[in-house]
Amino acid sequence: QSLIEDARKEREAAVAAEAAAASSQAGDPLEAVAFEEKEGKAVLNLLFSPRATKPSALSQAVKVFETFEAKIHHLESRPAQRPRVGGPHLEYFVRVEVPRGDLAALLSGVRQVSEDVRSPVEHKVPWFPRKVSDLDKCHHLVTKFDPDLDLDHPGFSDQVYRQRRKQIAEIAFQYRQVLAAQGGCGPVAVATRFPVWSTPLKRLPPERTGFQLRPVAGLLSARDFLASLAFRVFQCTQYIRHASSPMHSPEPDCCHELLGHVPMLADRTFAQFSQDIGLASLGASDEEIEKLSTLYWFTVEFGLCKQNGEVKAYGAGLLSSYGELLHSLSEEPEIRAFDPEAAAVQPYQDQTYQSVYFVSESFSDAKDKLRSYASRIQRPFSVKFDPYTRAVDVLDSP
Ligand code: HBI
Ligand code: NLE
Ligand code: FE
Repeated sequence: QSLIEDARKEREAAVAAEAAAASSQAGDPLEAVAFEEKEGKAVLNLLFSPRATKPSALSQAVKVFETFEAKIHHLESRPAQRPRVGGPHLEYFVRVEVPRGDLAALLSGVRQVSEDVRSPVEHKVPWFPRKVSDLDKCHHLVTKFDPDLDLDHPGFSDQVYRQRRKQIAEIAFQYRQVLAAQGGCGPVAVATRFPVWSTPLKRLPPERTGFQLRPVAGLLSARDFLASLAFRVFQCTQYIRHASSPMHSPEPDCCHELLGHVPMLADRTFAQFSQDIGLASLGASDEEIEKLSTLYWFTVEFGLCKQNGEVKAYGAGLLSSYGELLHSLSEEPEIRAFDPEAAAVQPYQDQTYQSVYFVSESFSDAKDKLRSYASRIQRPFSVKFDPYTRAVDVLDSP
């Protein structure tokens, strides 16, 4: 609960900071600039272009800083980001410290000799894992289907079930990537005490693709779940659905993982495709994550595709739910041709059977379309996976 709370606070702070940075240039001299304040001093980063193009233009601006006895921590010239025809080709970046009381006057002074005075926009990129051991921090659970918290959960009134779920969850919480690296399964071996999953973890990952399974306590945030795929790690639940509802479970369980996901991850092109989706998600905005996970939902989880002229189910959520499998291939739901742009924003519900499914021309058509959608996601950097170190190299885009 507190992890989810922390993640939410972190994201809210990032959004607030971005809004402050983006506020307009007009009126109040302080409005367009962000600054840190401590012990009566203001410290700020500024970008400005001297109004005159002659070489003395910079010294005019520097004089303004001198007048206010501002301490210049750093000053550098850069190619202007918004060059004006006939205007200066360079702009200046300065980090400066000034008494808080003088800040407004200093900014007015700089504006008199310069144009386009602003705070550099910092690209707020959400934190993302850089190496496989960082996945130990990708543990933000969504508690909506927790048997302890959700009154509608089929196991809600079964104390024995809830107790067992707690023990299994504890094993997942204690799991660390380094234990997997040592080759021993550490806490995972403890899981074999339960009648759930008696094969040691390291034997289960598809040997054909190097995809690794890692135990997880329940439904993860879409961001953490997708990020793991970038490292060819599939976060895999270990508990089994409640016996009172074998045909459908709203949350993933080991039947869903083993019948639905694991066989697909043994396919080389599907494994590559899953990793590509994961890489596209790293550092993406909340909006992009939402779209990407909706697409994931309508393909990897609930996708239909044609094969030899017949409509077949390939989505893991269909393969693991006999009830929904029959429903999806019946006359009841609406079936639409798969289009990633449309599927990415299609509302869905995760309590019961879907009312809409997308059918692609073939399994590989779905993969190609989804991959091409993911490659169009814009970020101020690009990522490359290094399979030797199992780390991502992050390259700044110019
Ligand atoms: N968490 N543990 C787990 N297993 C999943 O299959 C899963 C998840 N979180 C989100 C999710 N799947 C998808 O529905 C997409 O939102 C990515
Ligand atoms: N509804 C699926 C099942 O019963 O197996 C699980 C879906 C998990 C997203
Ligand atoms: Fe799933």
